[in-house]
Amino acid sequence: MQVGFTNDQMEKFIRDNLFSDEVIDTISENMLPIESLMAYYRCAIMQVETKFKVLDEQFSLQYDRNPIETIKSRIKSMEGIIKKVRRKNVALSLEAIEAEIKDIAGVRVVCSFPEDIYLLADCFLQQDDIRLIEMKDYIKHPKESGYRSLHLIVEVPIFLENEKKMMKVEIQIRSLAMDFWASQEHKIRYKKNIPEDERERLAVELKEIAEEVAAIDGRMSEIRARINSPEYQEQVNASKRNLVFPFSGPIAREILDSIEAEEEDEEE
Ligand code: 0O2
Repeated sequence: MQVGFTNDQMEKFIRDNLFSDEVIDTISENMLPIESLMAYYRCAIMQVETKFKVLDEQFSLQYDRNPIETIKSRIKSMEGIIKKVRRKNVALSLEAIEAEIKDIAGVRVVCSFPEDIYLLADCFLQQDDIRLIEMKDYIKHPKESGYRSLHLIVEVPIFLENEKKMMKVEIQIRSLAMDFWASQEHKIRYKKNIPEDERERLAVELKEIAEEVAAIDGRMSEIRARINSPEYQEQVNASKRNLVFPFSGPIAREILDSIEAEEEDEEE
């Protein structure tokens, strides 16, 4: 008895059946809603990115510094979506996927300092077109792995031809140091062929490193707070005066006054 097809028969079957106009039309019809949904998520990402870029620009004008180092965005891969549908037992409809998988659109905002994270999150969430769905503070409550980041699940409006649609976006806001740890840990975690006992040792070590990185982040913030404090600025100005004018007299006084006046003008 002959079982299976020869290669030629298989190719003929595929050409005659799977490549038929009917099958192509059915695939296109079913893909269209998925492609549209993914396009809406891309639009939502653009909205969120723009809002953070505007905040960064405004801080740069007002305080002469940029709190944001980088913004990275991604749409979750089909593989990632399917795995999550399986893990969370989500019903197999686009509506259910849209409602229950909240991180199909993801925006990661990396800040220079930890305190900028909450500042940016507050400014962003104050905007009246943003709806906060969920906040997970993995900075105050780090994950078991040591992972730190502030996660916001929000809904943001996108304006289509005839309708306004609210789209969910997961925003991860973290410091440079937190981002460094997360990206290194991610690379190590997904490395294949690591024996289970070694994996456990690595997890312990990575958690220790997360604590060390958090401590360094804290020290950097302390230094920044110190050098920005009025007392520190006063000390710097005083030592400048002593260095440049170790003597007194009417001419020295006049030069010193003019420097101080210039500094005050700059501050205004
Ligand atoms: P990718 O490609 O980074 O997006 P939920 O959605 O609430 O049911 P979930 O998915 O476990 O639960 O959400 P969670 O843990 O709040 O956030 C998931 C995302 O946070 C991950 O996305 C990572 O980006 C990041 N993350 C969470 N824990 C860790 C960690 O221990 N290490 C690192 N490096 N990142 C982490 P995905 O889905 O894994 O993939």
